[in-house]
Amino acid sequence: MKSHDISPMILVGQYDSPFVRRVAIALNHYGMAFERRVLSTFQDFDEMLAINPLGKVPSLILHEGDHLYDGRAIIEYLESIAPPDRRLTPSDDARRREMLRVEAVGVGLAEKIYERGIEFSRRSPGTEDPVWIERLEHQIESALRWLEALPHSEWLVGGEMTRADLAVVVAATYVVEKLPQLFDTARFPQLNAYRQRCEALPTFSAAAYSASEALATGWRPEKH
Ligand SMILES: N[C@@H](CCC(=O)N[C@@H](CS)C(=O)NCC(=O)O)C(=O)O
Repeated sequence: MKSHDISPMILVGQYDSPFVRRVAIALNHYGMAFERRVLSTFQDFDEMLAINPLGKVPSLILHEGDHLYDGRAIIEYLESIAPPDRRLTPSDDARRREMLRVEAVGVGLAEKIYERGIEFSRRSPGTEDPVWIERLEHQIESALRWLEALPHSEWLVGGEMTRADLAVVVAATYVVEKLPQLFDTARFPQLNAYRQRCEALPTFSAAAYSASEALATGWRPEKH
């Protein structure tokens, strides 16, 4: 390698993961080039453990080879090196607090959808826990109702895209794709229209949800 060559950043994970997509969309927005390593936390577990001691995604391998993991930590770091006019964290205190609140609901919703998906797709047949599933579905419904009730203008917080938009859009698309029975579009019309509008933007569509990456690693849809 010549001294002026630098290794590309590498985002590890699949585009059915809302957490991986959130980081990819942030990178696209900042204008930071990256390559992707499509590894599965299930099928490529040993390789994943060598990258992140928890074997989870997303992980980001930086130019100099350092590994960062956890979507929130990765985005916090990227925000600190992004061009100031591309940052996704409002500088105004009240807006920043609102952004953090909405982002937390978006990320938490994605985590609950993930846990709910595991109950079907990764448990041994007959070992699913109906009480736990009911609780997860209650939390998903509650978060979706809370997000639907937000004032939906172009962006969720202030007049510009923030981290809250990334978190909420990928979570909403995740439930539509993985557990559509929990997302009745007639009950969440504002959230659905906003989600679709954002997903059509180049920063989002360049990291579109990938059903084929999910199917390739053993995920299967629930039958209703
Ligand atoms: N809030 C975390 C969630 C990450 C997460 O749960 N990732 C899932 C994949 S979608 C995972 O790695 N699961 C494997 C495991 O927990 O063992 C983030 O944003 O990084």
